[in-house]
Amino acid sequence: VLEGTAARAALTRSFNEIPVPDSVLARIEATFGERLSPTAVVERILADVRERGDDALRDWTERLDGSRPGALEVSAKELAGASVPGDLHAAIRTAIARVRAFYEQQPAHGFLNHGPDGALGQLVRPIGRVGVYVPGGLAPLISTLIHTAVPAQVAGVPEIVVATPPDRGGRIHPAILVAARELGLTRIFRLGGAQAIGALAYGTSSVPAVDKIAGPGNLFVVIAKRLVFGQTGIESLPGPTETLVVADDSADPRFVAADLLAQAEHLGAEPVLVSTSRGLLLRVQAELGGQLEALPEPNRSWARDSLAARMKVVLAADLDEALEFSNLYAPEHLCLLTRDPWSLLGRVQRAGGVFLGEHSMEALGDYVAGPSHVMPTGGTARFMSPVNVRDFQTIISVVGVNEATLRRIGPAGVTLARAEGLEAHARAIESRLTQEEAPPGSP
Ligand code: HSO
Ligand code: ZN
Repeated sequence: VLEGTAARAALTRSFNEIPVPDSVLARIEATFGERLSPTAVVERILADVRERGDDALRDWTERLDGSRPGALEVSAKELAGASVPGDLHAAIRTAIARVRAFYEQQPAHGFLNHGPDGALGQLVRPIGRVGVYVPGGLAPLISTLIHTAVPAQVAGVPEIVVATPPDRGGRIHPAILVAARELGLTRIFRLGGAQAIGALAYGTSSVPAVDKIAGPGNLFVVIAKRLVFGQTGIESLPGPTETLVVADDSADPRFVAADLLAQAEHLGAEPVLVSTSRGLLLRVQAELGGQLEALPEPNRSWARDSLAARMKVVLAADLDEALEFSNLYAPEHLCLLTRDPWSLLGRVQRAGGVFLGEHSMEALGDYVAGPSHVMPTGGTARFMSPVNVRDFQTIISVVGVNEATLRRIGPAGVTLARAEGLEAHARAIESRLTQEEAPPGSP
């Protein structure tokens, strides 16, 4: 149990030190025959995709995902033929409707103010082509496709392509295909990892280059997104998930434990518990043990790994200090399980999302609450936001001042240009200022 200065130190993170598990290093060594850093691996893959296109994609998919894809793109027939049980199909529709209804409220307006100055304003335009990355790995993240694609659709993006890793048999989970179909998406690629990011960034003969890549991924995906940024847009760098629960003595330890376990079953997750009550910490500890044992495999092992390797437990002097700790850590998810969670909201400064009270568990947010579950991780909530409509739009500034305004503000522009030593700028403004003033009534 950490307190005070030790807690502050443990909760301070540096994004440049993404911890690389030994299992990942071992796998790299087995695949490449040498101890390369994950960044070196990603650089190698990206360069190869850039040079050899589809051939490189097939080779890397075979080497890393275990099967050589024929067609990289899912055929229209395969997409149309995918099916899931009725209740899952209905749940997919519910999730899409809830996320869409949420983002339709996010205002993203252009404006053009016609006033005495002429017109100044901004146009809002959707990005032309977006790539959505959906992690495969241990779970088919149906909800991640929905929570990334819907904000892009609400933004008006005309073309969305999806990349998601195939299983060992080269297949994509039917529920991902059904969700894609329900969303009206038609271009799905059997591609995962750094090679998928390379394909989306550079384009190959099968995969179109996109203007922006969105969506979470494993370490290799996150590194690849950092490296291709500039070639293409990147919405954020969502990596392994984390949840920070703030609980006081009124919290039900069963719910605290359940919420920590829910995120702990994600690979590489970091569960953090901050409490003002030592008694509550003890009760949660007992609950966690029991609930963990009751989980089926393989979930129990996944959760146990997160709890054993990365869980942090913090005792705060009071709720003010608890919130200070949370703001320092900048968690992806902040869950407030306290007597009066709403009274704490004003003190939340850094988090991807905040979940208030025992009816708003984070797992609900993962699926059907409304806001996208793709939220900033690794402390990037200090400067990034959850995936949202604005990620998929650009703003174009509009300048259309009239002559009277030019005469009023132009001389200041000339003075600034000369102070910068940029004479051609000064003259471009001056050339209009020295013109005769137009007679009234002329166009
Ligand atoms: N909690 C994860 C998202 C997710 N959970 C998808 C279930 N499915 C990252 O925020
Ligand atoms: Zn989750």
